[in-house]
Amino acid sequence: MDLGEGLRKAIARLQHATIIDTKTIREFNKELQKSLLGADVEVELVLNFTKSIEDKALKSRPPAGLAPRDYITNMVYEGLVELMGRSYEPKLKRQRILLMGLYGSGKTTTAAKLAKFYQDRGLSAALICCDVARPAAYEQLETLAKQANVMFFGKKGEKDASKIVKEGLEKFKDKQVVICDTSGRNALDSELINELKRVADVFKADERIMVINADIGQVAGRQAMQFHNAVGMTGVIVTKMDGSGKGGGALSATNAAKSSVMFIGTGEKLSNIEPYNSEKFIGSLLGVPDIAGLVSNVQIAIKEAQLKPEEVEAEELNFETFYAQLRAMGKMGPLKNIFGMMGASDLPKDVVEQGEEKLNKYKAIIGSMTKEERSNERILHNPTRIKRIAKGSGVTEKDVHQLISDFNKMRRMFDTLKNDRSFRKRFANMA
Ligand SMILES: Nc1nc2c(ncn2[C@@H]2O[C@H](COP(=O)(O)OP(=O)(O)O)[C@@H](O)[C@H]2O)c(=O)[nH]1
Ligand SMILES: [Mg+2]
Repeated sequence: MDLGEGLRKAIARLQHATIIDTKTIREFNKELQKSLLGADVEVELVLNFTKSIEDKALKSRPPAGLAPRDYITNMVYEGLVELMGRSYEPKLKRQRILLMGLYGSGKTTTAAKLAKFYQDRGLSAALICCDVARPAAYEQLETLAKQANVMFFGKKGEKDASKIVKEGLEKFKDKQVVICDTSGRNALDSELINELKRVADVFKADERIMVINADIGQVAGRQAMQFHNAVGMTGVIVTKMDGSGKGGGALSATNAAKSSVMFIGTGEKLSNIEPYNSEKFIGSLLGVPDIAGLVSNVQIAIKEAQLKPEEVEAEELNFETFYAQLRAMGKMGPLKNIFGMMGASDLPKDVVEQGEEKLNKYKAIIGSMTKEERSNERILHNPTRIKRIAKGSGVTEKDVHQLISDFNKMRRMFDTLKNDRSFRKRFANMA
C-alpha cells in the first residue's frame, strides 16, 4: 500500500483552496494522520501534531503571495523539523560517542560504521566494547573494527562495563573519536539502566545516542524517555532505513528526549550510513518524496515578500496607508477570505473586492493629491479639489468620490477594530 498517496492527494486538493478554514484543514489533517500512523508514529503524538497544525493554520495567514497549499505543506514540514531537527552536519572534532539501544537495534554495527565514517574524514577513531551481556559481542565488534581498520578494545569475561570503559579510555587517550558500544536487552530494565549510568559516568560522552531501528514505532518514545532520564540523550540514529520501516519511532524518540536525528543507517555494510537529511527523511516518513520541492517554493515566496517591505502603520489610516493596505491585500488572494480570517467579515463588499484595475486607478488618484490632501481626508470635500485630482489622474470625478467613500468605509472598520491589538498587529504586518 502506498501510504503517502492520500496525503499527496490532499496536498493537491489544497492547491484549489483559496481559504484555509476548519473544514479544509481537518480534511487535510485526516490524510496527514493516516500517513504518520502508517509510518508507525505514536498515536498520541500524531493527534497532538495535527492539532497544532490546525491551530497554527487557523490562527495565522499565509505571507503575501503564498498559496494555501505551499503554506500548509511548509507548516507540516517545519513542524516535523522542529521535532526531529534540521539536516545534521557531523562535527569533525575530538569527541566521545556513547551508543545505547535495545538488543538488535543495530548498535554494534553502527558503532563500527561511525568509527569508519570519522576515520574516512581524517580523524583517528577507536571502538570500545562495553556490551557485557551478549556472549559474542566482543568478537562481533572486534571483527567489525578490523573491517573498518580502527583500533578496538574489550575485555572478554569482564562483567563490569565501567571498568572496561576506564581501561579503554586510557588506551585510546590519543584517539580523536572514541565510540563505546553498550549492552542491549530485549526490554529496558533497571539493570541495563544502572549499567548505562555507570558507563556514562566514566566515559563522559559528548554524544549520547539512542540507536533505534526503523520499524519500531509505538515504543520508541517511552524508551527514549528512560534513556534520557538516565544519562541525557543528545541524539538518535535510525538504522535499517533500507528496510520496510519508515522510521516513525524517530519522531517519538526525539520528541520524548528533546533531541534530534543525527545519522541514518541504510544497510548492513560499514559504508551504509549517512548524516540525517531532514527533507529526505520527512519526505519518506510522509510518503511525499518531493516535499523538498514543495517547501522550496515557500522559502522563495517568503524571501520575496521580505524583499518588498511596505511599512504600514495600522493605527493611522491616511490615503497612503490605505493604498498600501489594499495592495498588500490584493497580493494575498480573495480579500473577503482574508478579512474573514482576521475576524472582520462585515467589511463592506465593495471595499473588499478591489480588482487590480481599480487599484491602479486609486494609485493614480492618490498620486495626484497634495501631501496635505493625502493625510487629511476632510479637505477633499471640496469640488475644486476633486475636479483637479480627477483631471490630474485621468479619471472621472465619480472615481474620486468612490475612493473617498471606500476610504471612509475602511476607516470605520479600523475604528471598530482599533482596540483589538492582535488584529492591528496582523494588519500592520500584512504589507
Ligand atoms: N539492512 C540493515 N541491517 C542493519 C542495519 N544496521 C544493522 N543491521 C543489522 O541488524 C542486525 C543487528 O545489528 P547489531 O549491530 O548486532 O545490533 P545490536 O544488537 O543493537 O548491537 C545485524 O544483522 C546487522 O547487520 C542497517 O542499517 N540496515
Ligand atoms: Mg550489539
